[in-house]
Amino acid sequence: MKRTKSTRRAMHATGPHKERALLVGARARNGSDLWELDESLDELAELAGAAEAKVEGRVTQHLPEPSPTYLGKGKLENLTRRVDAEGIDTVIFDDELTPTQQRTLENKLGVKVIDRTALILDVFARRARTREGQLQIELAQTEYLLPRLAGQWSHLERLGGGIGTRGPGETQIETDRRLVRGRLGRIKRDLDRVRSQRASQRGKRASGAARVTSLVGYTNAGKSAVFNRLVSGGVPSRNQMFSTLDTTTRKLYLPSGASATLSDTVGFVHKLPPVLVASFRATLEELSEADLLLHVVDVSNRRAAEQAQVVDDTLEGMGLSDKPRILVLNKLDLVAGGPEVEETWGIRPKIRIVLTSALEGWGIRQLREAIDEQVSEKPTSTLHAAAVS
Ligand SMILES: Nc1nc2c(ncn2[C@@H]2O[C@H](COP(=O)(O)OP(=O)(O)OP(=O)(O)O)[C@@H](O)[C@H]2O)c(=O)[nH]1
Ligand SMILES: [Mg+2]
Repeated sequence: MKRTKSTRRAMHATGPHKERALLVGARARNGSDLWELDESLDELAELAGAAEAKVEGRVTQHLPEPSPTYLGKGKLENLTRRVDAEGIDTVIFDDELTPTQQRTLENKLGVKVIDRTALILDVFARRARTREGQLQIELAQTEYLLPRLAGQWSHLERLGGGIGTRGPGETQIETDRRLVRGRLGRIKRDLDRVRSQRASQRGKRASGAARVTSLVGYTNAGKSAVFNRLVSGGVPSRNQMFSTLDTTTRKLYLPSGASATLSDTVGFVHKLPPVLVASFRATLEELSEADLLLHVVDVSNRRAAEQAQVVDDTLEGMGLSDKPRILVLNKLDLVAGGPEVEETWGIRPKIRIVLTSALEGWGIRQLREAIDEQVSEKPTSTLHAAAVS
């Protein structure tokens, strides 16, 4: 079946071929995800678009409990027929699949199967510009690949050695793993080198400023736009997911005459793959050095509350829930009624709120004042104090 499809693809290939993709999402009824299945798939469609796939449709299912094949039997049969009838190239699943699930589904469907994690990794890889960004994403992709590589050969391994497992099969497993491990080692060494250069630059910068503030938020919330307003940072701000992967830091001048640094960095997303969090550890660690976090929310997004929750949960996972924070309710120009917006979001205890439109420049002065007040209250972080002394 595979050969027929690829032949058909090759014959129809005129100009750049966009992969024709179907999106698949399933949810167990007892699951704890706050996101509606459709909303999660809307976002998956955006990610697929960012990876230049052409989304031809979606398949969803609510299951009584998680299925080993992701979908129930009947739904999977339907999907298989649809893939064949519509000449689909790729099926994209809304959750991370286990290596075994992925292999089983690929055999069943006869086309490429990718999961949400692989898709996000692909988008990151397309966006990475700096050497560090490229190495971080390469590290994540290789870590993701390693267990899946083993999966490809596990039918041989399961036989537990002996007849039929010697020879080219076993050699291949070992060779592949050795190559991939070697590559992992090389990437890690290169990353260490790039990072130590950056750390020394950061040390120099830190010694000139008093406080560290950092923007955080869901991808596309307007962090870079706010950054550019506050510090004329010149960071690209585009209507796409994950425009920013690398951290940019600038000096921030405050009304009291105090100065701080402000950093713009990578955004968060629903079901952010752990492998990415791990490989972006150094970038994200900068957040733990911050004295103050500015959490930017796109209030015009209908999933704004869920997105803010993802950011809160991710920060909690990084042990940063107690960091002083300002909630920056951005894109106010796109919604009617500032007071109502403030009321809706004001239920969060002890968090200062500032309403902004980075596009129009509204609220930026108030934000600068709020930052000034917050950082003046707080003693300099110990890490930072060490860098200054
Ligand atoms: N209408 C409106 N659009 C805005 C506002 N702030 C940002 N945008 C737009 O929103 C899109 C995303 O802005 P970015 O600044 O790139 O968002 P980000 O949070 O840095 O996104 P990533 O780096 O991709 O995670 C861009 O098209 C901006 O022009 C705003 O206040 N109002
Ligand atoms: Mg950005």
